[in-house]
Amino acid sequence: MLIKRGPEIPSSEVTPESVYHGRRTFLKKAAFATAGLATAGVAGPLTSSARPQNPGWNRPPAGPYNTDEDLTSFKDITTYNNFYEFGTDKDDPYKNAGDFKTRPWRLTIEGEVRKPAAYELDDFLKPYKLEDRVYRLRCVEGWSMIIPWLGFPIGDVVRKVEPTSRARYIEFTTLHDPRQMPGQKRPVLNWPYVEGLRMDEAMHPLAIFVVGLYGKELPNQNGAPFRIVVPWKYGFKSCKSIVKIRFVENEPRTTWNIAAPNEYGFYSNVNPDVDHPRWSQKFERRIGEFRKRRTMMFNGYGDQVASLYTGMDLRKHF
Ligand SMILES: Nc1nc2c(c(=O)[nH]1)N[C@H]1C(S)=C(S)[C@@H](COP(=O)(O)O)O[C@H]1N2
Ligand SMILES: [Mo]
Repeated sequence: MLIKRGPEIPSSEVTPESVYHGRRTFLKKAAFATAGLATAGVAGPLTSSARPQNPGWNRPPAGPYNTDEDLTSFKDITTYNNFYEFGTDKDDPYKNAGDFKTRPWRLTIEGEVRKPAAYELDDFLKPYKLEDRVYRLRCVEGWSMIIPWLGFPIGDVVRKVEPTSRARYIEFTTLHDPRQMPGQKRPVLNWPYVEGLRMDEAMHPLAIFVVGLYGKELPNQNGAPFRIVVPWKYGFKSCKSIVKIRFVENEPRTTWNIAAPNEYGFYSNVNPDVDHPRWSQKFERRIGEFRKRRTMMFNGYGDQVASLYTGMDLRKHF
């Protein structure tokens, strides 16, 4: 078993007054509560720039989802990114996303749901329990990281908004604001960035909404203020800086699939047996290591997710 799940925050810790007073208080409290750490000695301002000095993150709480592999450093996680809205080099998001405004942040939920709504993000987040989980983030380019995300299951939201019987997929859309996201001034991709999941994939407890990492609020370059992480799929499925969640009947057209349909399919499950047309997907480099590792089917989460694809030809549905 590769991954384990952290304990839930006791509801006594999640009082509206103390937790939702302000977003910094809110994230700090959630992070420390889920890490199971005494607040004394580790409390400090929750800023994206501060380097984590918290050894507790290397010892995630026991449970069925967390890996005990060494965490990738905060520095690597926040300076080696793909976020084309801020440039196509790996350090562009770190260099160019610093002034990105993540509040106020309007989030809409629409399409085939009984309870469509538009929210201010902080209001939207109030009812959801925050849990910290350690996931391996996979990227199609052949690197991997172990990142202690702070997030909660997409399914928690889906159940609340009550999809209709026609809802078979969920589409996630990134903010479109070329004044703030200089990469959107050029037709590098079909803006805004769109990704999608089949409903049962989205309902899997490993498919999460993320608001933080390493016990801090999400750095802009990692998709602040609100993104998804789908750890058994290649990195590009994990859409950043989401403003719209739309429930739809038909498989959504997704950004990388539009850009290069023969290279990037809708499913994009990590699969060492299916080469990308321009490179092998058999090996990966764990950031911080020199020797390559063998890539695992479903990024090592096969026990958890393989049953979602029973009977499907994963060479055809790549
Ligand atoms: N909006 C948006 N989301 C995005 C991307 C992007 O360019 N724009 N890049 C994707 C790719 S290719 C990867 S590998 C992951 C990287 O996430 P990370 O920088 O937090 O590691 O974000 C994904 N989500
Ligand atoms: Mo990626």
